[in-house]
Amino acid sequence: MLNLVLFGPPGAGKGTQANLLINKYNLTHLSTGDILRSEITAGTKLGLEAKSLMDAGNLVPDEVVIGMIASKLDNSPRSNGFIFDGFPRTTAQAKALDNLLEEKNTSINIMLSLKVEDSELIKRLLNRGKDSGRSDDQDENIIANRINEYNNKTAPLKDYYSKQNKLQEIDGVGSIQEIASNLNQVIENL
Ligand code: B4P
Repeated sequence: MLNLVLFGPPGAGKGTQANLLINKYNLTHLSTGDILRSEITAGTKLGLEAKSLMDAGNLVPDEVVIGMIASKLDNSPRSNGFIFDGFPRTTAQAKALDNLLEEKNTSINIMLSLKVEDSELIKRLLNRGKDSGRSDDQDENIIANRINEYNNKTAPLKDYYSKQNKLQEIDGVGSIQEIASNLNQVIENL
């Protein structure tokens, strides 16, 4: 099994690159952002709770996203492996993921961490906001809060995976194809 964590600040290109990797390696894509947005669209209780947090650029509580990932893993028993996109975002989520995978006799192979400076992130997200309709992409203050949440709660996970010798940093600036080919090279060398 090949299990990848695609990591980086909001707008780093996680979702963009995940869509290329799932096809190349025939993996199951688990994006907590996408799952939460589909809960919002479906108007579920979970979606209603998550919406106000996401609209403000805050993280959704750990127990909510961990529960979502646990049930998705249970629903894909015959997968070749998973791309975790936007998950884990806190140390509690990373520990829970390690435990969930251990129960299935597998583990994370590598964390691919995309590096992009803040000014480029803000530009990309405001640009996506013009046609995505995503309320968290429309306002520079909300984007700044998302970057802040990332720096405070999520970036420390680089240490968590580095201690397991699983951190690989990749330049997230350049053409989408260029970045994809750098990611492929790391995966081929595993
Ligand atoms: P996500 O859906 O994960 O949103 P994101 O980080 O903003 O998106 P992503 O990083 O995938 O976008 P991409 O760079 O591909 O999370 C949204 C919210 O959900 C969070 O703020 C939080 O509230 C909640 N949430 C999700 N997971 C959670 C968790 N585990 N715990 C708690 N809360 C959670 O794309 C950005 C733009 O850049 C696109 O327009 C793309 O076209 C462009 N782009 C990509 N690559 C490019 C390149 N190389 N050059 C130029 N532009 C590029």
